[in-house]
Amino acid sequence: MTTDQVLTDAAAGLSRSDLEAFWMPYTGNRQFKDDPRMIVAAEGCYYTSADGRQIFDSLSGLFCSGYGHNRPEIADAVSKQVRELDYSPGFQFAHPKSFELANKLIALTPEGLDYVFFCCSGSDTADTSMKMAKAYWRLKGQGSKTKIIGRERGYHGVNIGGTSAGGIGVNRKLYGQLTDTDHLSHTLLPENVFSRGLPKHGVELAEELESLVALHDASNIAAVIIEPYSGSGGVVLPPEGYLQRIREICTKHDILLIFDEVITAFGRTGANFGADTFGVIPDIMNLAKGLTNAVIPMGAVVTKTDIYETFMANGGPDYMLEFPHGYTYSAHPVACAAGLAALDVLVNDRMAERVRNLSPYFEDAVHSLKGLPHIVDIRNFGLCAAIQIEALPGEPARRPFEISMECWKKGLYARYGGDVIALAPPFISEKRDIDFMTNVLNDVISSLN
Ligand code: PXG
Ligand code: PLP
Repeated sequence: MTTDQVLTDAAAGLSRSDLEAFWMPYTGNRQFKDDPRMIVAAEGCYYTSADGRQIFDSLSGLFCSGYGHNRPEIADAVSKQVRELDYSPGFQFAHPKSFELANKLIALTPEGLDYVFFCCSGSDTADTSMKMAKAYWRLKGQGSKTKIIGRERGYHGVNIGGTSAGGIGVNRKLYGQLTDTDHLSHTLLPENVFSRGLPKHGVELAEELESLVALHDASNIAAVIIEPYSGSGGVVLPPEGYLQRIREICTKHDILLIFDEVITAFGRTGANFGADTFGVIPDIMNLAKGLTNAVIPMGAVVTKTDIYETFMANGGPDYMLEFPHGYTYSAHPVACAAGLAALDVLVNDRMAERVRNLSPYFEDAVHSLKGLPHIVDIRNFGLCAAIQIEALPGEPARRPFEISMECWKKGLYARYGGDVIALAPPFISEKRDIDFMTNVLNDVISSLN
């Protein structure tokens, strides 16, 4: 067989040259195009590969398809909507489902988070929330409050604001100075390795926010943006009490607290929102991914009433817009239809409860891998875990990459990023699916060089 024929089997009839034009996102393009891993269908917790194999989806896509693939309720709502109203302008005109979805969402969000601004992705929510925070302070006569505080290892998408507030070095280093940000330390501590659930040590790291306030002065800081727990940064969990302390310091200094709940919302932590799980209410909450179960791209920024009212009170004549911001596809009708159906699935199928019920089994399963070669940490919360792999000198991502490639051959999609394999299976996974995932990881990591 020629190389091209081999490629053709794995690549759904596409030859090597057919793969050239698409510049793939967050991908080693050269390696992928020589060894394509093509997905052609999905149902429930499984993908079908181009060569006809069933592949367990151990990351719910990219942390986004928690309710499982091809949910008929969502697919039907989308196809009906495309035929009924495919698009309508969202600036100065509207369609009813955008209001319905906002109302349905705020019925679920923590008390006080009552206004919804629709975006098209998680990255959009990061930049929208930062612009909102800066504008809010300006409208209140405190225009010097512009700096945004993020965290090392934080991820807030790829737009300019989110890249700047983000704390993953490789995502930032090519772009130089972007917007005005500073960063708290991450909370991964050696004394917390192999923790189950929230780590016990590290609450004192929240005091760094006091140091940053002393350094920059609160009169220059608009907001702190953090994920209740981070996914992309390698499943970094907040030490017990950490988020509460961050909240207290923000309140004390009149700094807005933005929770980036793009991964933690809609069931993943065992409640509808990370804010509920951890008992900390932010001023602004960013949502995406699970909002539509990823069927149609959509994001939402949910704010406290005071923020919305501040914009309204300073908006000038009532026909004038109060917030000069919005996307062509904000509140896209098809995304709204998908969102309405997805929220019904969340509530009717008690997704958060499913996560609470399955997560102890998942926790035991992932921690059963402790002791295999090169595993230096395993951490987990809800249906989310990271297996941290000892780095090869200068190449932290090589072993996780090799693990992922071997898993794919054995019917498991496992996401590698930095020095970890991240796991976040669909909420509808069965115990046998978790067993399959764990067995494949066990086999692959055991035979690692
Ligand atoms: N905030 C958080 C917390 C995220 O996890 C974004 C913002 C950006 O969302 P969009 O929709 O613009 O990608 C994310 C996205 C991974 C992975 O495997 C995680 C994300 C995206 C791609 C891969 O870790 N999270
Ligand atoms: N660039 C141009 C030239 C545009 O006209 C627009 C929107 O009208 C955009 C960018 C922004 O696109 P979107 O609203 O889809 O983010």
